[in-house]
Amino acid sequence: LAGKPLVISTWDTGLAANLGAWQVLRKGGQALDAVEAGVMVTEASQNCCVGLGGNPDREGIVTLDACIMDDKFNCGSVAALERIKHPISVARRIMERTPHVMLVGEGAQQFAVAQGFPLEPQQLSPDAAKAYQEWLKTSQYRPVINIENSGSHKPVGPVGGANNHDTIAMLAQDAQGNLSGSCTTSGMGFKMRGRLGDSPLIGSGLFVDNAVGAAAATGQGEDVIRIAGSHTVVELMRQGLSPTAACKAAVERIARIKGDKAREIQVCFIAINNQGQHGAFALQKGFSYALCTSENQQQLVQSGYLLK
Ligand code: SD4
Repeated sequence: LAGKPLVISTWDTGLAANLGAWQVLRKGGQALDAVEAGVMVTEASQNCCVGLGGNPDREGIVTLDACIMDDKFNCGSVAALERIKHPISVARRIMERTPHVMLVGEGAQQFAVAQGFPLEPQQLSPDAAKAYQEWLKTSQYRPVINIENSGSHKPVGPVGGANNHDTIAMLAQDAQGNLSGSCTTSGMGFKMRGRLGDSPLIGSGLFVDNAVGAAAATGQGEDVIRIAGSHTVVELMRQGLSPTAACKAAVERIARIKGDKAREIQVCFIAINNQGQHGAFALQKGFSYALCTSENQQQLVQSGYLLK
């Protein structure tokens, strides 16, 4: 199915990331290259909590997770990676140059260095260092809805500000009609050392089936994992649901499981189908996704949400 290229990505930081992806798509490039180039913009950005500028775990160490999936069920994932600037590119190398899907921790870093990725200094960004000092005063792990990186009851940045999200997930369809997706994160701020969320897990943080569609998640990773969220959204689209309806059904499933506790968390899904339709849905108010269908058509779309 040949179509018009299209890229969507989570939160307001997705606007700049989509432009990065668009540079690939507009030249007739592949969706896989686009979703890598796109989220690299966010990983490299100084004023964003994705990548090495993100908030650390409770021991004060930044650990990064990412995954990537193409139109042929090739996938690569890296988790608990330290001191490497572009985890998404490491995930892609794992996909393309190893017999494995996933590498974690020390072994992942060893592979990255052997592949020529520079080892960056072990140090927190000024914002993260400040946030960590503040967090140490209470040392309470209490993620704030839509401000996942704050990790305590005190928001670190302005609500809805560009620096509040520690994750970006991106989905693209190229001019040939092929789909790919990427997801990269510093994980929930002040998480336990060794904690992994949904973002590096194929099927939870991201899933692509070129014959159907692609989906990705952001928000409370533990609750996305519980229902293998992104895979669920793709399977619902396979049954005929639109991207938005599929995202909504997955969010409703999480809400049923969580009961009263649903009010304490945020989960959000984005999706595109192989017809180039896109959509999203969130548990709580405040989620938006960035949409790009041409150089001059950058747009932030407000997602629908379940809990009024
Ligand atoms: C995680 N899903 O590590 C990520 C967090 C996130 O915006 O999406 N934050 O659980």
